[in-house]
Amino acid sequence: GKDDLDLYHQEAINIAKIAGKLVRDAFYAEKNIDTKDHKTDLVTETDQETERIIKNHFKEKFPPHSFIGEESVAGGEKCNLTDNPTWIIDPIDGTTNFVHKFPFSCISIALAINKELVVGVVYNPTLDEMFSAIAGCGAKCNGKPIKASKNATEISQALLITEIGASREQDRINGIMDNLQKLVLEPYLARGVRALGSAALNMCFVAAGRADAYYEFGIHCWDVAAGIVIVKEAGGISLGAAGDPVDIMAREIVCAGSEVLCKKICSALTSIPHVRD
Ligand code: LIP
Repeated sequence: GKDDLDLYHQEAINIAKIAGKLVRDAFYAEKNIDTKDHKTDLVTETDQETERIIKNHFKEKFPPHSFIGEESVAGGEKCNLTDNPTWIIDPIDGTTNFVHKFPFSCISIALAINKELVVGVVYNPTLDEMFSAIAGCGAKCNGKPIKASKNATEISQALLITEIGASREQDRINGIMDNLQKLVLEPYLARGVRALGSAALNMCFVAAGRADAYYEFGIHCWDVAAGIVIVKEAGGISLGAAGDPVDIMAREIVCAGSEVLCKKICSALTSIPHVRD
């Protein structure tokens, strides 16, 4: 019920603040950097420590709940979404930014129940912005309601956000560059394209009306789960690249302040295949 969702949301905010302090304290300190599948996919001790703290918090508060966490999956755990209440966690979304002291990283926490995303919390500790939403109750930034922009109905009126991502296979990069080129040239003529380095925060920027749309191929469920709730509750929409309902395991997302713009971007894009989460 609604009271349960309020409690889950509050606990997600509580632990995001605690995790945020850890990330903020580590931000300007010396870091031990490791890589994952790709040389360009970074991880630090802070990512792992932060995930541990968040998981332990929920394990203690809500023992029957399940988890999908970026670093647990990197450590060999299954990325399996069931009907059981499941916390989907990215302890630091924007790890490369964190490593380089570019102040655009966040803790991203979502809760799915019966595979429906019902709570989303995204906290940028360096800029102290807490984005959050409960399904059906609107989205907020630092406690104030936010609304996605409906101003752009054409790509030519839109400020877009996208990312290159971590894997650098030639075919994949060609696909990314072809899409980008198409969107910035006539007839689409996007007003601008930003690549800020955190999928979750990119989505919150769309939710807050600071950009009109964001799309990316190659993202993982933990990058976008919380953002999907926040964008939706801010009046925006998230879709798959073919304009189909968004599937968090499908490794692709297009979100926008309005459905018309979202669908126009989907139509313009050529899909880039990725192995599902
Ligand atoms: C990163 C994303 C970024 C995307 C990368 C990566 P991480 O998450 O948020 O926007 O381009 O592919 O997934 O690894 O820093 O949590």
